[in-house]
Amino acid sequence: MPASNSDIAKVFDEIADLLEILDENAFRIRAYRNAARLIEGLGVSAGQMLAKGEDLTELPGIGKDLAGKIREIVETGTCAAREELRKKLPATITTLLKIPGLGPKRVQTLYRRLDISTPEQLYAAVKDGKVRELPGFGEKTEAALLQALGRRAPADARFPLAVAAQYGEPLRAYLAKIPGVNDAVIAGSYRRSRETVGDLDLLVTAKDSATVMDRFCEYPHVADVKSKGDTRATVVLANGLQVDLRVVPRTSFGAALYYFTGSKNHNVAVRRIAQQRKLKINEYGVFRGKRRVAGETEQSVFKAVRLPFIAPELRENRGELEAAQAGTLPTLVALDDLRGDLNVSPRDLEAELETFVEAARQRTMRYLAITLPARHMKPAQLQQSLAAIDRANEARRGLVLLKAVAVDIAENGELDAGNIALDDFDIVTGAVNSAFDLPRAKQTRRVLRALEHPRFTLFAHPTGRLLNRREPCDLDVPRVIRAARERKCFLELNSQPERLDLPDVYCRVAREEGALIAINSGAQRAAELEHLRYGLGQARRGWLGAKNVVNTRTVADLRALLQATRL
Ligand code: DGT
Ligand code: CA
Ligand code: CA
Repeated sequence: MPASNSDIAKVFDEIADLLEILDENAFRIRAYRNAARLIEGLGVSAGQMLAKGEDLTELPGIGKDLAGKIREIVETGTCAAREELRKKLPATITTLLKIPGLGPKRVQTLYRRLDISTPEQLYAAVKDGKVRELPGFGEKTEAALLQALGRRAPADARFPLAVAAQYGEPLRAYLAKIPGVNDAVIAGSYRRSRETVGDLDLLVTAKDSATVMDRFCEYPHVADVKSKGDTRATVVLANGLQVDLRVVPRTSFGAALYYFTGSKNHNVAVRRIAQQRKLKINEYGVFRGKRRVAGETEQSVFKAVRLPFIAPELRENRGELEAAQAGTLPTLVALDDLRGDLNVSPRDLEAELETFVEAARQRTMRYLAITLPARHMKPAQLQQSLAAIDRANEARRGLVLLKAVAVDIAENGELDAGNIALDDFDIVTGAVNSAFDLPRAKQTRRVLRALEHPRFTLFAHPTGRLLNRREPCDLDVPRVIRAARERKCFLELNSQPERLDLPDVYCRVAREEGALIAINSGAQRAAELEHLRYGLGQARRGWLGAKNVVNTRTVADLRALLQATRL
């Protein structure tokens, strides 16, 4: 295959990029760029022109040198000049130029000083705080880069659960509609509600697996079919998400669902328990010798190995099997248990309050705490918002609106409330919104000090992490949890898909310590109340029951608990 016009243009663009990073002559660089655009826009193939013996130097801007290079690329598929440049710089370095905020100068600095030549290396360096120290960079540039790189998602990034849902649920529905399909479920880490998933594991029962395989691979968002067999296939969607599909007969559905829900560690431990009972358990069923004793439903599998049903969120081999055998599994909090949300902040309060009220009522909620970013509001604006909440409460239709105020926790642990009267609010929501990278002792002292404030109520998104974008603060979370418990304050489990903060392992600590968690949506738009399901997933993974969650309480009980937070 002779090189196409776009192949030629790519080579010229790469040469221009490399020359730019090397800070070479601007005219030379422009000549390559112009040539790339010209060749790209030619109505005929440069290769055919050459084959017909046409003289390329007659094209505008193409001299002998460039014409020779075009011939070289057409004939050999490569170009010695580019290879020479690649010896000076790694080939991947040009990908850095595509990142918003990075020009040739900065790319050169990154390479010279930190040996960075890929977006992944850059991401790691930014996260290590090395980039801000470079000449020509700073904290602002660093933040912009982090954002740009977050959108790109580094190659090894896992997908946030909500993103996986956005792509997985329509695919599941598509499979469920194929004639002959009975069940179509997403198993794996998705079903266990892990905060991120590596890939999706779809499980389908159908008589005719061949049709399912074909339709799966034809799904419009499939970018690449990695493998396709009789009953299993793996594809990659256009956004990079990998999806495994397994088709099983109906009689094995329960066993397969159990197996592919995992986790692997849980499965291994269950298999050991089954062995003690002289049973064999795999994705086809539970067997005693050659005889199959269970497998059609998940329940039948549990029953066969004499265990109570264990919720998928608990299946991590973190003590759930011991608890199951001892009969001490927790009754996990459910979506219906949530009677309210202690942190919603409509962007335009007066315009959107009604929409929020309606959405909350549809979810049979009893209260909503409207959180005002008071420090960013003028006093008149603030009074107006408080009055709007009062009016909505007078109209009273089974939903109580509480007043909350968001305050930043300053680096010294003071509440940065300006001249706001905190007594005007039912809830004071404190959060770390700056200086995320303080050393552990300082960060912990900062938060503990904030908790001492006599009006402090709720510690919002405690670790400050943003999935794939910002690491959690270095904070002694168990200590903060104990302090919150003693102070009778609440810790938030923020359900925003990129936060899911407090993380599951700390929810478990909160449960053991007896601290109360508020599962909040953090919604800025009413539709975002939907996000509560992701927060709920984390809570369940952290073994929380309704009694551990403050917003499962009645309004009266909540008011009493709020009163108790006041010193
Ligand atoms: P992920 O995709 O990294 O978020 O995590 P999972 O748990 O979805 O893992 P994945 O997709 O590799 O496999 C899905 C399930 O299949 C896994 O949770 C348990 C089961 N599984 C996979 N490989 C093995 C294995 O070697 N042994 C056992 N017992 N189960 C396995
Ligand atoms: Ca998976
Ligand atoms: Ca998988």
